Amino acid sequence: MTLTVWGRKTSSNVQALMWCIGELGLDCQRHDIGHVHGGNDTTQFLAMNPNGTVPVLQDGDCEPLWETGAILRYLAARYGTVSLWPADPLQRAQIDKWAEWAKLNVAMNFTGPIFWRVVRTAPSKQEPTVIADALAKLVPFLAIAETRLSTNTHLASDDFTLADIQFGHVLYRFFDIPIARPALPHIERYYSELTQHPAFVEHVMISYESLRVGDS
Ligand SMILES: N[C@@H](CCC(=O)N[C@@H](CS)C(=O)NCC(=O)O)C(=O)O
Repeated sequence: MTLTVWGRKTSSNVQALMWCIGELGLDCQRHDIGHVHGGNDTTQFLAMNPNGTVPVLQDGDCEPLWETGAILRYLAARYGTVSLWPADPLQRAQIDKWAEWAKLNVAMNFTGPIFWRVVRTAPSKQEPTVIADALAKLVPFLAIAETRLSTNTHLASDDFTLADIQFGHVLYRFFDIPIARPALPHIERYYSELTQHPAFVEHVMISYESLRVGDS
């Protein structure tokens, strides 16, 4: 088995994938593709992923996979433990419910509308009210996670599951950038525990300075 990943390490989706690969203890070869590295508009890359986005994963010589959620599910089903991704369809769906929820509501409402505005937009063009509005949209979803984590150690259950990768991979940036965060003590406890995972530290808690846009 040879896993190959195409995608720059500063991509949040690549970070989720690499964190999962690290949790599973799998070897992989990663190629820096996208953003300043380019390479995602070549004929060769578009033949693997017509969207021109990262990450792309190939396991051996299989047809390349794209869409991070699909890739994570594949890896968890093929190489994961029962607690990460149970075989029972209903147990699995209970975890998938939270994984989908986290991707659609937390990651999508954070990465583009907030992280990009704060880091990937020149300060003079940031429009603080737009950031405040985006945060106001995100907070009700975080409140759902906050309530959930007041009774569960992890998002979907008391075990670490795939849902934690889909939710947790945005938390480093969420807690690191200068925004008016509300108090979220249960998410903070949970985040602090994620920082004890070596694969989280290696693949998620990394500098995003190469993405920063300044005023020229
Ligand atoms: N729905 C896709 C979205 C992929 C996506 O938008 N990836 C971003 C990075 S997070 C990308 O490729 N951006 C272009 C680039 O890096 O050049 C997924 O979940 O994999």
